[in-house]
Amino acid sequence: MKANDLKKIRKAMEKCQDAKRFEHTLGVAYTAAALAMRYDGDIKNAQIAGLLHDCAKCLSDEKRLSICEKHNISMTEIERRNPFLLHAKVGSFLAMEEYKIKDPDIIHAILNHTTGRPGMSLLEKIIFIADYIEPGRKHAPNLKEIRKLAFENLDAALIKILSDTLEYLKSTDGEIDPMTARTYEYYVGGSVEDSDEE
Ligand code: DGI
Ligand code: FE
Ligand code: FE
Repeated sequence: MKANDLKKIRKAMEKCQDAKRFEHTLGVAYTAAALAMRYDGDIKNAQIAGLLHDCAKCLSDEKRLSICEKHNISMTEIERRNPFLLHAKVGSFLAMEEYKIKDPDIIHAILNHTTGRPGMSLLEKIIFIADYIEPGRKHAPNLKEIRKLAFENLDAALIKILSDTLEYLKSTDGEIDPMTARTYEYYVGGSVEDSDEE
């Protein structure tokens, strides 16, 4: 597959994802494009990362675990116990291997789209936020407010999403990945201005 070919990537996602997931994928891609317009990001990279962010979501847990084992991709204990978390890591691997994406920023945006990380790039933030606010999402609390906030203050939206996600995980006894907690602490601590990589 030719790198950076939006149409081909879209068709590939249509083939490998169920209809509902594919709708979500398209929603993330155009929401990411809109955020890139608002914040002077690269629109095409936002579309590519949006289309590919969940490319490993429709694999079974077994398949995700076996891809990691086969290719020596390291797994944390929490990822072994919650293999759905691996869809981000396996997705970034498939983006490189199968979809021939070379841009490290796109790869990182896929890799970090579920937990975030301290010091995210603009594209990483855009994908993380677009994933949460795309029009097909219906169940998260405060969605209306966060959707508006995303176009006013990107970091404030990021913090709100992280805090709502941590609340949700606590209320459902979901195991918190230390990276999700660290990302929240980093951004709420205000080290936003000088430490972020662009
Ligand atoms: O793949 P999507 O459903 O589009 O979105 P996603 O990759 O952001 O995954 C969303 C889910 O991930 C949501 O139910 C919250 C969950 N999540 C985020 N951080 C953590 C987490 N789940 C666990 N167990 N631990 C985390 O730290
Ligand atoms: Fe995801
Ligand atoms: Fe997603």
